[in-house]
Amino acid sequence: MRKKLAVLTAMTLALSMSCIGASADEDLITIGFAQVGHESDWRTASTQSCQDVFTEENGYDLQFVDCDNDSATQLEAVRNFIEQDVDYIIIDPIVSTGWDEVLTECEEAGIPVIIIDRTIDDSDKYAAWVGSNFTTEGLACGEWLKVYAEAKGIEEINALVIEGTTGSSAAIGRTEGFQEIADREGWTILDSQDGDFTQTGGQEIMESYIKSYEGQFNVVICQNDNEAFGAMDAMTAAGISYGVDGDVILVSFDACTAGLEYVQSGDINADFECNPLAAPFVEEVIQQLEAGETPETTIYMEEHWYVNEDIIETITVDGAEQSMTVVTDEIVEAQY
Ligand code: GYE
Repeated sequence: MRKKLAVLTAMTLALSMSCIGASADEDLITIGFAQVGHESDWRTASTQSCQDVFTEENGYDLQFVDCDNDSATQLEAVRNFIEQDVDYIIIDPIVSTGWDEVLTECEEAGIPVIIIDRTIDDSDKYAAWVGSNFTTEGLACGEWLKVYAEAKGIEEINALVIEGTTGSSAAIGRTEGFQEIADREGWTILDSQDGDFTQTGGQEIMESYIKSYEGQFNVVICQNDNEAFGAMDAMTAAGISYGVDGDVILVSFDACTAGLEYVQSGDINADFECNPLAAPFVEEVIQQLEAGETPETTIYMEEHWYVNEDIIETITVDGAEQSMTVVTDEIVEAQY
C-alpha cells in the first residue's frame, strides 16, 4: 500500500529515505481490477491490456480478480479491494445494475473507481468510464445489413440473433441498436436468445435455432466472435452454408484476430469491432487523479467496421458517415 502524500511529514520522509531499498514496494500504486471473467477472445485481450500496462516496472501493483461471469463474486471482489485499502479500483461490470451500494462504499472509503468496457445504469459514483458505444455498434450492424442486402438483391430479412450475457450493457446496446434498424426496415427477427458471449453458448443456441427454424432464416447475428465460431460449427454440422458464398449472412461483433481471419476467409460477412485495449486510457485517468486533475468522465475507444467484400465503402450511422474496411493480412496481423 503506497503512502499517501498527506501523511508524509518531514520526519516520515526522512525515515522512508533512510530505508529506501526496503520500502520500494510502498511507492507502487495499488489497483484492484474486478474483471468479468474469461469467456471470450475479447476478454483475454482486455485482461492482457491491463496486465501489460499496470506492471511493477510502470509503478503499479495490480490485484487481478477473474469473477467468472458471476455478479456476486464481482461485488465480493470489490469489497475485498476496499478492505485491502487499494489506491484505485477498476471494474468491468458484468451486469449494468446493482452497483450503487458498493460504489457508495468505495466513495466512503475514499477509493476512486474507474469503470471499463460495460456501463453502469444505477450509479454515477465513479471517476471515469472508458469503453465503447454498444448501441452504435448495433446500429452500424443494421445499417450495413440494409445496404448489403440491397446490393445482393436480397429482399427479405429473416434474422436470428444470438445475444451476449443478459443484463450486460454490451448485449443490451447491441440488441437495441440492431432492433431499431430491424423495426424501421420491417425485418423479421425470428428469435433472440442469450449465448452468454461463449463459443459453447453460441453453438448450443444455434443448434436449437436450427431445430426450430431450419429453412426459415437467412441472417445470423452473433453478438461476439466466440458465439459466431460456435454458430459456424452448428451450421456446418447441419449442412447449412454461411458467409459470403453461403445461404446465410453471418455477422459478428468484437473483431478480434480469429474473428477477422474468418472475415478474410469469407465465413463471416461483417465484424463490428469493439476495442478491448482500454488500459492506456485508464492509466491516463489514474495519472490525472494522482496529479489532482479532473479526468474526462466518458472516454470512447476508437473502432472500425470490417468486411470481406469490397462492395460497400460507407454506411451512415446516426447521421454520421462511417467507413467499411476490407480485412487484409496487415490488419489481421496488427489486431489483438
Ligand atoms: O463483446 C465479449 C465479451 O463486454 C464488450 O464481453 C464486452 C463483451 C465482448 O465477452 O466478447
